Amino acid sequence: MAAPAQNLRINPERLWDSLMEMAKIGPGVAGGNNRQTLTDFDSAGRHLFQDWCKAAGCTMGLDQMGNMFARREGTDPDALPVYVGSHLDTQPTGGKYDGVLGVLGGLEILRTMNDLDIKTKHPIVVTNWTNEEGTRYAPAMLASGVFAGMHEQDWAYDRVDAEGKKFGDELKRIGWRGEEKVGDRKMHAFFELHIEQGPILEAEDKQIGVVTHGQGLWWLEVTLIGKDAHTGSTPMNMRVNAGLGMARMTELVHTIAMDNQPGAVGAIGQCNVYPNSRNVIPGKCVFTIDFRSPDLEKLTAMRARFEAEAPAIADALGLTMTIEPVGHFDPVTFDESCVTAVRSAAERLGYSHMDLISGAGHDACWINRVAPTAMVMCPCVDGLSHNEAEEISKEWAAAGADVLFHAVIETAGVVA
Ligand code: HGY
Ligand code: MN
Ligand code: MN
Repeated sequence: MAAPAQNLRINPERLWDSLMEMAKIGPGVAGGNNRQTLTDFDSAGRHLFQDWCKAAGCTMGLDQMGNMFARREGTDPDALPVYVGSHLDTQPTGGKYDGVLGVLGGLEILRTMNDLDIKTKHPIVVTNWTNEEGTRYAPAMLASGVFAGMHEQDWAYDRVDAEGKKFGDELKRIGWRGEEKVGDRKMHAFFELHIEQGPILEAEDKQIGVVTHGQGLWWLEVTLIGKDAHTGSTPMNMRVNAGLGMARMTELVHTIAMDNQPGAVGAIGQCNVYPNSRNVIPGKCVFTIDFRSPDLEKLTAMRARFEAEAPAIADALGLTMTIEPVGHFDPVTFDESCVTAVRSAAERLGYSHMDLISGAGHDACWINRVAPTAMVMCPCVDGLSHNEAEEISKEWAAAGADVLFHAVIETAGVVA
């Protein structure tokens, strides 16, 4: 397909205004967002996105996992659409750009095509994937995982949050459970624009990340059972302290990741201590380990080493332990031709760029299993994300959306 003209660009002001408008929905307490999946704020953000898409002349599809599909017709209605999108749900202390830039960057492409009366052979569909974050309902990328056939829909519907509310019930409650069967849609290609959520692009002074791979992940939920007891009157040799077990396993997770450098990470981000009273020795701790690596062998070895060494820690403290995998995907290699479309778009547009491995997981990691897929990344300030202080520049947002624009319409085939 002919490459789009070098001077074709999106409207950076309109994109930025839309980002700021969406950021008003589900405000955090420190300038970011708390628009968690399947909350009323999530619903409000979906309504705003839907209104904007309809104003841009799109039809909106909705499947049984609440995935949204805003379609702009091509000249060939039978051609498989080019999909572009990301997610609108956020972390509880999330930023304004994680996921949102990819959804609204996709919308900005359609708005620009309308302005310039650009037609493409293939239709273009902008998507909002439900529950990418996996913070309220594990695992991350839940709905794109069902779409890609990695999770059963009934299993997804039965996932429960910290208050015991089921995913399927909450999706129905907010009114965003569609009728469309999940995964029936076939794609010509899928592109996702996302902030890097790491420090590399800014440190290397590059405007664009051409994402060639994504690292793999294991989420292991560990439950330690000890015995509640008085923190004052219980002698040290009589304690069965689940909190001490969690502390020692936290150190083990860190050691395992450090022993697998370069290219491995490990942490415990979520933990619950019971009864969580300041003068009760914790009788129960539940926490989730997050291991990641672009190297499948290392990723597998990290999980295996934890499962081999954690029992000795539990036994030494008299704790019983269970380990339940609650999230996993192998390292990802994105589609060569889609990656090339991204790289040549950056070159044509004159943006500095470098190949990059995504440290974070994304819906594209699952969609890559059912359609040719690639990602575009832009820097974020200090590489900070999953923090309300997450920040990008208007120029970085525009550069990322310009590259996405060119890659998408080149793949969709501009009709003169
Ligand atoms: O966990 C992740 O990598 C993504 O932000 N959900
Ligand atoms: Mn994201
Ligand atoms: Mn995220």
